[in-house]
Amino acid sequence: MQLDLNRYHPAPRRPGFVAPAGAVDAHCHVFGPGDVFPYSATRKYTPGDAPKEALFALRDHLGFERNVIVQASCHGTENAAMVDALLAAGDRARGIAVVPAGVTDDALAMLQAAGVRGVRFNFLRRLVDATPRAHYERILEKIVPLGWHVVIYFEAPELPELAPFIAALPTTVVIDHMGRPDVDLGIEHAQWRRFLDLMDAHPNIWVKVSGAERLSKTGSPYDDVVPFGRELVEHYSDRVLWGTDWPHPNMETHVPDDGLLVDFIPRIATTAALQRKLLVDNPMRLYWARSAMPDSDPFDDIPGTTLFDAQRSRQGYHLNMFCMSLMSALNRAAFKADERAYLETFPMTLEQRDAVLARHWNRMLELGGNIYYTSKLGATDGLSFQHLAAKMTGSTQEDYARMMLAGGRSVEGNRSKRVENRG
Ligand code: 0GY
Repeated sequence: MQLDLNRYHPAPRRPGFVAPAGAVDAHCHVFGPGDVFPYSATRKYTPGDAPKEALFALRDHLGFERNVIVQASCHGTENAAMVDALLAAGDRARGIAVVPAGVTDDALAMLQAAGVRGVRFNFLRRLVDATPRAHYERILEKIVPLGWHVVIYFEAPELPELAPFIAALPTTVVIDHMGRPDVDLGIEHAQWRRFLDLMDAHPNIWVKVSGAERLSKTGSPYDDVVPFGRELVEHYSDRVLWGTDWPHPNMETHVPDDGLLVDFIPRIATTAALQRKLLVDNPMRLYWARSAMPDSDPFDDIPGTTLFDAQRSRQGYHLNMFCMSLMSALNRAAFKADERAYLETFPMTLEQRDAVLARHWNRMLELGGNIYYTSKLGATDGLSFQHLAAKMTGSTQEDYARMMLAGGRSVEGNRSKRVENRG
């Protein structure tokens, strides 16, 4: 039977590999349907419709529990089809959006509420036009405070040029389809080693071991991709994700059978422990973590502990950026010359400004400040980290140093009441 390359496989086989309970397909898309969710006017391809109902049926057929739905280029920055699928899936799906540089806080809040946890930057010229770096910087300013991450799609030959940009990203980064190596070159080739070097140097970079059907030159069952996937799963077992890439847009050679793709998993994740990390633990940590939810502060009753979670990071963004600005001598001089005037240049709340002016260190943390940033203000005042911690705990620098040298703060009387009550 000749299958239509522009449509997903009409009857994928049931995989032989049984995914662990709670498995996540962390890379898939929904397309349209075009009469409800029109494709972008600037799209580079027009896919066959691949609606949410078909995605959910595939999820169940493959024995998976959850999806991460990635906004595809054919829908541009109009995320409506993806959001509609997220809302229909309830807690069983999360999303990755593509947003314009001018995206508003309200639009981001709506995406967050629907289940979006990151944005995608696509560098494939056949999918999107070249985009100035300033565009990405503007988006980063808005999404990093939300605790969102960045998904990046590029092909291996572009890595040397992109690496400094990727290395500087101030959040978790997820690279699509193993960084799209040329598998004919093999895993000893400089192209692949360069990618691994990037992974080694930056523990915040994750990778999807997906896309075997795109990378393979030999075709199903994708033997030539196995060494690449296996190396990633074995070396970076805590930061790998897997996805079907359904409905497989722009395939030129064949229409992938998603059942066969699931059967590829145990060839690259060869033990039950690795499979569990790849399919359950890692995606759950990244996409379903409690800290990504508003109003979570499970440790709020530990004396002297202020949890720095996604919500506080958002609240304290400008306060922390003010602190970081003090890394420059010129800025320190400007601040010292007129503290109030300097603080006016950051859109902080009045409470945050007052806390800075009063050097109310604990209050700064309650208002979203983070000690790693506020310590820059301390250093500007000539205070070491130890002096600062002493002030924050109501002791002297000498007593604080003694306490730390004696093993640190005792846990007695300092446990969470909820944990204590559990016995
Ligand atoms: C993928 C891969 C492709 C397409 C897109 O955004 C997209 O249109 O991601 C591709 O053509 O390689 O991840 O689906």
